[in-house]
Amino acid sequence: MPPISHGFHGRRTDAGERDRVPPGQYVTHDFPVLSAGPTPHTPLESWTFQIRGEIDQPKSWTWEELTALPSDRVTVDIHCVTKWTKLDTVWRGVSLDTLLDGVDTSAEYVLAFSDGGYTTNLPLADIRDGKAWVAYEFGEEPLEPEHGGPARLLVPHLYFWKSAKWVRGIELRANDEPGFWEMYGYNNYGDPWKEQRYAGD
Ligand SMILES: Nc1nc2c(c(=O)[nH]1)N[C@H]1C(S)=C(S)[C@@H](COP(=O)(O)O)O[C@H]1N2
Ligand SMILES: [Mo]
Repeated sequence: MPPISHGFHGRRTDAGERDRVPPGQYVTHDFPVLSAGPTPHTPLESWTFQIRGEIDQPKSWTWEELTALPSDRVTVDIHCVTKWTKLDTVWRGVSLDTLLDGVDTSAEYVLAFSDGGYTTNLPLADIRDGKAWVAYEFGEEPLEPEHGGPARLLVPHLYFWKSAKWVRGIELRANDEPGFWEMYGYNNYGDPWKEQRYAGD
């Protein structure tokens, strides 16, 4: 019998992993739930995803239409402003590039909106070019309601509050308008690598 068990030290964070953890963050293997209100339960029959605002013809997809679009399987690291980072999370969703394909707009900002009234604002450029998805699967399973199911925004390069759960669409805007947490003093942009947690960071 070896005198030392190697089983009780948790998973070691190797150097490669450490490089993927932004400043002030720690790695968790759980998936904490952070919701500012109750979990909405919109029936899929009445669910739509909309693009509205600065667009000639608003666009809308039913659940069936959205999930019939080409989707991506993405493996990404996610970073919550409350300091947890979760590495290698696996999602499936429709790229915003697919949804914005052919959309002609002068807008430079978007306000994502969700069932329950949550909103979050982002530059339009931050949801283009393979940076954002409307995600409906997590870990090969339908996305659980607590984590934003049936679908949530996934914008992994920004703090996770930008990844609106229960997302129902985006509003294309000429001017930037703070969303829910941004109004309560969170940073307007939220780059985890620059530790942009709160206004003024
Ligand atoms: N609609 C909605 N989306 C939301 C939130 C929320 O309260 N409501 N919380 C945000 C915050 S602060 C974080 S960290 C993540 C948490 O996602 P999770 O509960 O799946 O971990 O969702 C973000 N999206
Ligand atoms: Mo968060």
